[in-house]
Amino acid sequence: MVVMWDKAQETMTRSQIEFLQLERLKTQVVRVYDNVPAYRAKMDAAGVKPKHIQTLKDLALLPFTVKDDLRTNYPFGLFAEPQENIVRLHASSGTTGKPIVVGYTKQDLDTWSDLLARVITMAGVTRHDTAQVSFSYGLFTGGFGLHYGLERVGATVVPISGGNTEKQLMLMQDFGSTVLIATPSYALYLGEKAEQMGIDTAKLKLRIGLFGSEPWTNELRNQIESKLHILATDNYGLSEVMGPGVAGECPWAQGLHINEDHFIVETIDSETGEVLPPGSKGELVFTSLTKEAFPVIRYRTKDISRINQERCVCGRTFARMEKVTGRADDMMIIRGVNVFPSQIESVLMKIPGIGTSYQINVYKKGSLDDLEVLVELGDNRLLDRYGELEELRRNIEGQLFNVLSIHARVKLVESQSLERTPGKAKRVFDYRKGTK
Ligand code: DLL
Repeated sequence: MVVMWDKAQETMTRSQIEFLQLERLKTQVVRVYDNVPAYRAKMDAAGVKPKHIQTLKDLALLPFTVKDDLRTNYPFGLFAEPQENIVRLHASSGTTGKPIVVGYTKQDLDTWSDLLARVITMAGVTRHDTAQVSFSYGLFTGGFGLHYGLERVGATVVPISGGNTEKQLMLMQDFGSTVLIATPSYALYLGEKAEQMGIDTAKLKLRIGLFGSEPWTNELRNQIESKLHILATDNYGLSEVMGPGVAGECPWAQGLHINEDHFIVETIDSETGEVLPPGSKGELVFTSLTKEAFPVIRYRTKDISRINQERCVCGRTFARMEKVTGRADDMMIIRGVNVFPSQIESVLMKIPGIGTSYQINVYKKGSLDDLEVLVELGDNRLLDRYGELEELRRNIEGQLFNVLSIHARVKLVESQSLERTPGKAKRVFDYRKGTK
């Protein structure tokens, strides 16, 4: 039997979903027009008034919102509620300059917990579980977001936050944690560390992992599942739209269910901004329908995916998004060829005998681009066997060439020598235009 947190909402028909979306959209557009001068100015410039939104198709009349709009209005310029109604702030650290700041009213926090309770239940977690939250707690939305959702479900929450890996493993054993919440890269690190410490992960009570917050391939998922003996589900969200809880996976893992009663998703052509029909691959654009403090209208995520509106085997009817394996700005052009980091990860995760961490460096040598991939050894004893080492290196180069169609220099490095972080992994260093 499939357990749902909110069956009535999660199994609405398409026409019920669209009816609700349109009602909520109309209200939301009036709210931002009346309360947020920056939205009003953009709508006026585009010649659109709230009364022009009569069908869902009219959404396309509204201007996009981009990260720069958030920066320009830093910190609170896009808030639709006065300070006395804001009960929480979160922020996402940009690579440069000021962070993106988002706010929540009491009602927003309530909705957020409820939507997380949906995706947590969807993954198979119940009040009988003990969940270790290894996302960091702080301005990042991951820790607090999952924490409140788990409490709503009634699970026992262990708010350990990120880092202190040995203690994580100790508590996992002592408390009998059954659920792990982390970035996929940190989950993998926990698996590696357990091996090193001689912990038999098959004997742990851990059964489900809710992972997300960074791109990861299905090959990396397989590695986590076999190292930790769990079911690993993917969870998507972004601070600007709410944080985690925008979409999550059920055990069938056929795409992530988007909470469509609270968000409208569109896919657009990143170059032209044209709206694509459902099923086409493109950039995801979200409009929040119920957020009070920080509503967003047509927010361009730069995340690339595809939307499927068919009902899932689990019975849920909300549209599903394909796993995001990269962002529009992740693509590297190397010697004229488009290369996505996820292509490299997919190749590496299938090669036996190597470690689970890797790093991609891109340099300019004279006028030529130079792609270097640092790959960790699974076992340092190989360092003494030059012949085998060289064979492994050539094998990886060959497999990368088959997928990328360009040569990548592979450098084998000692096991565990690349940096691990408890948060989002940084694996690409493009030295041609400063680091990304
Ligand atoms: O990462 C929110 C979150 C926390 C999601 C915990 C899931 C779990 P930000 O820090 O604002 O918010 O980063 C958002 O991270 O635009 C994507 O590029 C990326 N991202 C998030 N989840 C996934 C995922 C949180 N499941 C940015 N797969 C987004 C791929 C993801 N990329």
